[in-house]
Amino acid sequence: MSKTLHGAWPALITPANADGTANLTALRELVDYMLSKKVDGLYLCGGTGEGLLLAPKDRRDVVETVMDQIGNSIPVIVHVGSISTREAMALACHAQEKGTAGVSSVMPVYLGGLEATYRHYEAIAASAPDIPFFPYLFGGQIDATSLMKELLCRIPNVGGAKYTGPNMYEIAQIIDLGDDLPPDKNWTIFSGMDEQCIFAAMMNAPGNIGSTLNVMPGPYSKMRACYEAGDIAQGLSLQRQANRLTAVMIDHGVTPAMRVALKSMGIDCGPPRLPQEPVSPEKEEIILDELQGAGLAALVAM
Ligand code: MN9
Repeated sequence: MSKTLHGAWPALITPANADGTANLTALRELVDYMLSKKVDGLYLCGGTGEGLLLAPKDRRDVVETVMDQIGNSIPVIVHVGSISTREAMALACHAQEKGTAGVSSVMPVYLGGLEATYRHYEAIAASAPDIPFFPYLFGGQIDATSLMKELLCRIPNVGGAKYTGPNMYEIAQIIDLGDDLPPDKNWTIFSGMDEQCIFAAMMNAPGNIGSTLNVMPGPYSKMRACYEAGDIAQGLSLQRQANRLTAVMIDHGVTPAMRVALKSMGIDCGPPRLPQEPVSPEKEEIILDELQGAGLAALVAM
């Protein structure tokens, strides 16, 4: 099993202008922060990046701006999932053209069912045939292991998945599918539930992609290092420390709360996009206070 793609990956926020378009200047600042924290890769335009709330032009601008800003230093996976399969195909094609390391997509948003899911994923993966495709497995009543087995038969460039869920048995089964693949086939299962990062690492997940890494990537890189060094106790302690901050974010809405945290760190990502609720200045103060009480500064500094 190759470990080409691995480690701690923020699911990058897409900073917004007042009208919801992408603020590309703030995006560059955010990317610089991530590079300074030595993250292992970036996942663009996912749920956290509000990809489905962005116009296709903004999504392309985000990819081009990030690729320019990182200058080939770290890999990037682009979430191209859209209500329209054709739109997702066009975005996948664009992502490949721009030199990204992979594309990813949620399951069909509107017309579901297994066959529709296969058709959706086959079409998207075939639009970026030279780079790996990573289904974003989240929500829904799916048997994710069977789905991934089927995709391995149908999609030559399926390269793993982003699995966002608490089921460590299931994620391990999907990771273990990699054992039966030819040695030259890359297979990377990213865990997506930040609260469970260390447990997924213990189940052999080679990387994690998540929202809270926009603010505190450090603890997750450290958790992974602890696991690899066999220091599970320290890894668990870091997870619990990070989870205190994550809990505050979940309470207030993860994306709005992260915007408050980042603003306090000098990176203004603008308002959450509609239909999310805007955060009033009074509310911002309350949130910041709670974030600080949950150890924001120490976690950011790691
Ligand atoms: O996959 C994020 N999950 C969703 C990434 O957006 C559904 C996570 O990073 C969560 O925001 C995080 C907090 O619950 O684990």
